[in-house]
Amino acid sequence: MPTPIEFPTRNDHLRMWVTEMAALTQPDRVVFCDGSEEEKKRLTEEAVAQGILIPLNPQKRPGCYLHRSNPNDVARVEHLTFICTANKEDAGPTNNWMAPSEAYAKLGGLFSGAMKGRTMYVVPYVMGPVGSPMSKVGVEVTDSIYVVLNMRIMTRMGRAALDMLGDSNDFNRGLHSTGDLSPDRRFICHFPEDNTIWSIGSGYGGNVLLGKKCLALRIGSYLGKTEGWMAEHMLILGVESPEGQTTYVAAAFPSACGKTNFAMMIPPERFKGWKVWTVGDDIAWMRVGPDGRLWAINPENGYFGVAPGTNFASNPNAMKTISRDTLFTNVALTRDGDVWWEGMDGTVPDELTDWQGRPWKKGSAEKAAHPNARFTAPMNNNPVLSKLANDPDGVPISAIIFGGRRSDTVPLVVQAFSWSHGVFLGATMGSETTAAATGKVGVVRRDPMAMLPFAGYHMGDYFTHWLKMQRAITIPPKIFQVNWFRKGTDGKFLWPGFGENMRVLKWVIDRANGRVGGQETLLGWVPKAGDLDLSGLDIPAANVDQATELNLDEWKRELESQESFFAQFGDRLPRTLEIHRQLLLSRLN
Ligand code: GTP
Ligand code: SPV
Ligand code: MN
Repeated sequence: MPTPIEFPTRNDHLRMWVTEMAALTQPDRVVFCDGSEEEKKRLTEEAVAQGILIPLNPQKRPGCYLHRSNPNDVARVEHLTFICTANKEDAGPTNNWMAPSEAYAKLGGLFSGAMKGRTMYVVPYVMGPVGSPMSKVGVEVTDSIYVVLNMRIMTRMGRAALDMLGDSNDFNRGLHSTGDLSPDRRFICHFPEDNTIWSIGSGYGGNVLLGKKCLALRIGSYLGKTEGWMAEHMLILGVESPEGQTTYVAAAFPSACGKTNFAMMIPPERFKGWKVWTVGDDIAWMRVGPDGRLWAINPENGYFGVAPGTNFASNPNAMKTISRDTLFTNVALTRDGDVWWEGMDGTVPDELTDWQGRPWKKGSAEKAAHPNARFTAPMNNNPVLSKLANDPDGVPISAIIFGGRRSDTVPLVVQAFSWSHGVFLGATMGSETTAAATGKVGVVRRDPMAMLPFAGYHMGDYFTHWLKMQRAITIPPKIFQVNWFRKGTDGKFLWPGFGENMRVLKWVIDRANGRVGGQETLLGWVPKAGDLDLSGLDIPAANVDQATELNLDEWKRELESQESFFAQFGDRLPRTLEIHRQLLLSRLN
């Protein structure tokens, strides 16, 4: 007999739903999470006892643990992710669709009795600062302690969420079970019309931390369209000048294309007195303020960041952020109980335990850490956390940047001629695929606004929503496109990236603040000779020339690829975007 549920809330909507989910999944017991330190300690001990977490060396990584996920479950699974709207057309050609009745029946079968012998944790959480008019409450029920402990870092979790919810029925209902981890029985289903998410068969980040990609982006983008705001796959940062003026910028780069790094960047020597402050590293919720500007909050409370490539040269602030109270997933373990991954500082250790728990020796052909190994770290650990990161009003955005991972074609930086041209630049963004999702890596695909895997409705309607927002934003941010990843004939990156991206960011904010001119090209405005500050930059001038070059043949091919991408949207593609493509084509010819 399962023990009766003890409810720490009088909210009947919540009580009824939890009762229903427990009847479906039949856990032995139901535990409401309060978010307390005592609870964290208890769950951590339990996870260690069950082998879910491995304690790291407390001298080297205090409060840190390692988790190894099932080797078949290490990234988002876009082919198993569904948008379940009543009408198939509303999900659009870029999403997988399942009818809601079919999805509830199919997953209902898998969830039935799935928590037998297990504990169901009820995790109430807030996305966004507690009490902000922009914030949303979600409740995730899960049978995974790993999920609970990650949600505790990534969201404002526990009592505060129940208090914010009060008696309201307005909360996202998330149901998760790790199931049997078989990819054949793995589904991540979104029901935007019911504000509901059902996820089964995975224990990996974006598939199971339901507040993140599922609520904050897929359901969020749908709510944004309905309610007149925007949910975007964007970092948010503030750039402070030596005079103390801070300009806020939001930037959309696809998964594993540099958001966390850009958001925590340390400006190079040349930019003495300049500071970059992090508001968010992955997601922005933006609405128009009473002043007609676009205001953004970071709905998250922590960072679920890519570990490989992170080191004290590329991202010192991330290294400091993950020095304590961090959960590591699928990284390698050193002999003295610390973590390691490809691209970490110092010499490569002779011996490690790899991400699958197997012995690993230096020189091995296999990677010691999984390429999509991640850290989950509290935002408050970040030494450059913006003092407005918890502000319920958010920050006013002066510039929006779109950036993909392109070894050719796309130049270092371009400014859009107008808002609608900027929407065109975002909508036609392409990027090489990365290890953040299962599937082939390094293939260029169109990834509009870095939202291809995250728009919770028809992509054509999403473009329309972007264009419509212009009417409400009387002081619109300027829009830019960047590419840190262009390669030379030797296959090496032409641009040094990381902190040196400050040079591009400086031009962006100068343009946004109307402080510098630009040179018109067929793609948009680019820096005039001398306006991109390259002093003290230790790379050949030819590299910069190549990184900023506009190759007309490459652009002809690019436009053909854009045309076929646009074609799939039929009459749901806003005419404005096709006109921008035609204009570019005529400029090219
Ligand atoms: P998600 O968390 O998946 O959304 O990724 P993200 O966009 O936050 O990417 P992140 O900053 O974690 O960077 C991903 C990878 O890109 C890491 O391996 C970085 O080392 C690399 N990277 C980041 N910035 C740059 C850059 O400016 N130049 C180059 N060449 N690589 C970069
Ligand atoms: C991404 O893939 O864009 C991530 C990691 O930020 S995940 O949470 O898995 O989506
Ligand atoms: Mn992301």
